[in-house]
Amino acid sequence: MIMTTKKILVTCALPYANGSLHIGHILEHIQADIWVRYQRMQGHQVYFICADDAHGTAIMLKAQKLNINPEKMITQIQLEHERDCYAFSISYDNYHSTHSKETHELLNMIYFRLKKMGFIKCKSVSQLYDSEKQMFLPDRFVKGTCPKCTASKQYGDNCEICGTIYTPLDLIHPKSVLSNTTPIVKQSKHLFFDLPIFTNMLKTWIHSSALQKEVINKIEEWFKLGLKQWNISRDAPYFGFKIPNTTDKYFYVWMDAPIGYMGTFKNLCNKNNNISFQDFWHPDSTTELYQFIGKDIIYFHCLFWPAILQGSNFRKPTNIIVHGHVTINGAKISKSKGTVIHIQTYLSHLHSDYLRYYYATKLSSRINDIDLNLTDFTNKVNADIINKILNLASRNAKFISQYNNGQLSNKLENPGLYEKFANSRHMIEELFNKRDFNAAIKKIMKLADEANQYIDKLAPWHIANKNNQKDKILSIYSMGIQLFRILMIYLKPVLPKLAKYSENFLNTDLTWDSIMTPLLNHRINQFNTVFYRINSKQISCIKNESKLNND
Ligand code: NOT
Ligand code: ZN
Repeated sequence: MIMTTKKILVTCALPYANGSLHIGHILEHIQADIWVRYQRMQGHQVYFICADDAHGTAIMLKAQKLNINPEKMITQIQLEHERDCYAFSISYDNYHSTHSKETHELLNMIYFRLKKMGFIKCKSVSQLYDSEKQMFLPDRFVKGTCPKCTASKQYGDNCEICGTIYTPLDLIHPKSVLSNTTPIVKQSKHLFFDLPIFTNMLKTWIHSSALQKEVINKIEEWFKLGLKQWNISRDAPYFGFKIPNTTDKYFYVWMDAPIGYMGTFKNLCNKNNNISFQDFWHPDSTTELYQFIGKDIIYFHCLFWPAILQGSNFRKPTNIIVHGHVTINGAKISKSKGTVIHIQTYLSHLHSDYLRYYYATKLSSRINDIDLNLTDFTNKVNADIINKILNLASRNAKFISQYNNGQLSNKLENPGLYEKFANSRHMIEELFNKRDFNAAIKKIMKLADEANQYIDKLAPWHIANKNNQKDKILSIYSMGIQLFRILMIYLKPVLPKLAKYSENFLNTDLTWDSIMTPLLNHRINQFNTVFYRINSKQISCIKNESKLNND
């Protein structure tokens, strides 16, 4: 089979540089990383990037509250985010920041191109202004009574009770969240991106890319409502990039955030001369661009972003891949409600591969929410990783180490079974490719059951270890190791640390190409226990950070 090597750029949404990552955030990085590792195993050339989203009012105010300058805060937080992603084996080629020279230059270039094409309009708008704090108030910094259902304490963008979408000016009795004073209405000139002009292009694009059905449905609802001009400017004080030829206007964080994808890639190209920026961003690029995001930011990525790229003569994404949100024991993750488990808390008690595994058992190409049920998590990891996979290695390795100096048999005890395991790769490949990781894992675990049943049935421990029987026993145990190896190749994108350990144990690299070739007459190393069952104490420890209910 001739395989063409694809050139692929993959991104995750950029985490805001104003707080620590929790185990809900890491879902997306894990999802993308599994897919990236799988594509790399197929021989494709993949660049995988992310960055911190470093601008906006929330970041400015958080730095003020901490009494440090925002630059210092975003630098510290970026380091923390990089450390957390690294700890979860997220294999980024570059992790950068939107507060960068590259993003700034690209942003200005794109802005001038859009302006030249007539896609930027200037309009005067009425906005709520906090006279005490002397600043215009973003939607989420105003609370008041819903104009539709009169529920109190609703944010300025939409009502959490009746779901109505409105502007802060529509709120009854608005109050500034910052000073608790009543804001005044003030006029300000703003710059708008002419999104409606791209409606037809976007309608074609959403059907030509492989967007998930649920995502297309959502976008079609927005088309029905009609696309609106998009305000890309914000008044000072603001932490961000200044709009050229203005004195007190900044680019809205959502304008420079997606350009941060390009800036981060540019930064990677600057570090590595072999990668061409043009190759990936030219409007006729034949490379592929996949962007993983959460379902709350579809509008930005599937409407604004492709329109901006089109308007400034760059390529559009090949696909935007959307996932649902994580709940823990059924509860929405919320810092204020105390239902959160941060990455560092998790990692001080549990192995990163375990959460990667659990999420993989839940992830599909759908966008429904994913519940991290801590009892189910414990049971699945213990039953699958420990009892099925690792036990398969340990129960078979002992005899080989003890009686044959680690040397595997020179023949396959059951070639038909080996072939069955190896041939399963076609289906597993398809499932990984489609990001139906849950189905891939199910298939792999079914094979793991079969491998264990095979050993149970032949029960080599019951065969007397006499001279004429040693070969027989050895070839059964070796067969167990052959099957373990295939399973670990399949699991390698999901469990990178366990795969690394298995590569040392098996004394070979786990590669997709080698699935068909068994390890005959090959020397393996001793199997030591380095991965342990999850116990209830560890679960209590991670739960301690939060006020989570039991299941
Ligand atoms: N910081 C944003 C968030 O929701 C994601 C920005 C992604 C980049 O966490 N931008 N675009 N488009
Ligand atoms: Zn309401």
